[in-house]
Amino acid sequence: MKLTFRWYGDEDPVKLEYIRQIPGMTGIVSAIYDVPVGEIWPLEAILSLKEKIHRAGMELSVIESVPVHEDIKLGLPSRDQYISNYQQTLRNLAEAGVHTVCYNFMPVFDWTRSALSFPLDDQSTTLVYDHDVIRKMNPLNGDLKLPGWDTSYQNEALAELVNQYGQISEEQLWQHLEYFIRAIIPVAEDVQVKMAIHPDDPPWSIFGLPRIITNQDHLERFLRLYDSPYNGLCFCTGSLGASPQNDIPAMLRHFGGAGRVNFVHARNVKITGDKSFREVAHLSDAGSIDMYEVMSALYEFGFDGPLRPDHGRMIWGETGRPGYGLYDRALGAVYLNGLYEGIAKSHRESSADHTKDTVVAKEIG
Ligand code: CS2
Ligand code: MN
Repeated sequence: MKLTFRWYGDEDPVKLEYIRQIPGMTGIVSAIYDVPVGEIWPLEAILSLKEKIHRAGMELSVIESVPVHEDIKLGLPSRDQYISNYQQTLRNLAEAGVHTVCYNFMPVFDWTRSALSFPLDDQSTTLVYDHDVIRKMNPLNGDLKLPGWDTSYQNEALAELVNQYGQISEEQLWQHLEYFIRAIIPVAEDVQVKMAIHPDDPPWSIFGLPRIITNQDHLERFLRLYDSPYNGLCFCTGSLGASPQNDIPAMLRHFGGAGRVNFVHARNVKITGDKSFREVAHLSDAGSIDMYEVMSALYEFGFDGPLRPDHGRMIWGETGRPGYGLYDRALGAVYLNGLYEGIAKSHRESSADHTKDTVVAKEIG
């Protein structure tokens, strides 16, 4: 696996040189943030991002995300132009040497939480989700702005957009996704860009909007839309793991074994009730996901793609973008790396023992 870290560009309070100081860190996950959604990303902009990361001693490993224009998700006639722009962006990324691209297909809102700085027992703060609170929230009144949301919409435009989805069923959203995938993946194959869809977070419908990338059956259905290693998953343990029905290590073994995991987000969540959870430290003991099993699964299927610690808590007085501080994500990276080293070495030792046994057996025989 290749250890990576998300960086939000020059605006990010977490500097590239700090990221570089995390042991084992070699790759950056980033994006071009000033091109409007749906427009082509200019090659020069990608090259200059890549160059900046190079100068800091790392490489641009993954783009997260090339956002999918809402007209594509809504299946409007204008989607064809946006799809052709998306194809060109993929070609430009490949030309600049980027070969993994993450995206999601969530209508209007990206990841969603009911509170951004909930205090845990140790006084660190974290992101939490409580469905009862979300149900009473009106996303249109501007009260709630999450770091992952596109804030370029004015309230009226947002209301209209949410309204447009009123007529879209889950099945229709699947059709629109299929249309997109069938157009995008042949280009991705051609230029060898591995596409990685991010699961819906949380993995259920919110604000009455359909969400479909949520569980094992749906991931299966998604992969069948186009059978190619270039049509793969960003396996986000925290997003999928918010639902107790998702057995994370089993799903990872299943999809990874089939060669369809192109990118991994490692994050732990603690399920606190029905459709409620809080984000916690990466450590297995802290949450509902067994990170040892997650890393073992990656080792077993020989994952050689990028992995990043996903969100972290805010610790040691750090302020900044909720979920995306330096310290807790750095601790997460070091922990995950440590687990992986332990797993890899114990496997090597036991297979060395095994070889020794067979040599002895042969000699005896
Ligand atoms: C989030 C998302 O869970 C996550 O990784 O931070 O913003 C994620 O980057 C997007 O949904 C991917 O398209
Ligand atoms: Mn994620």
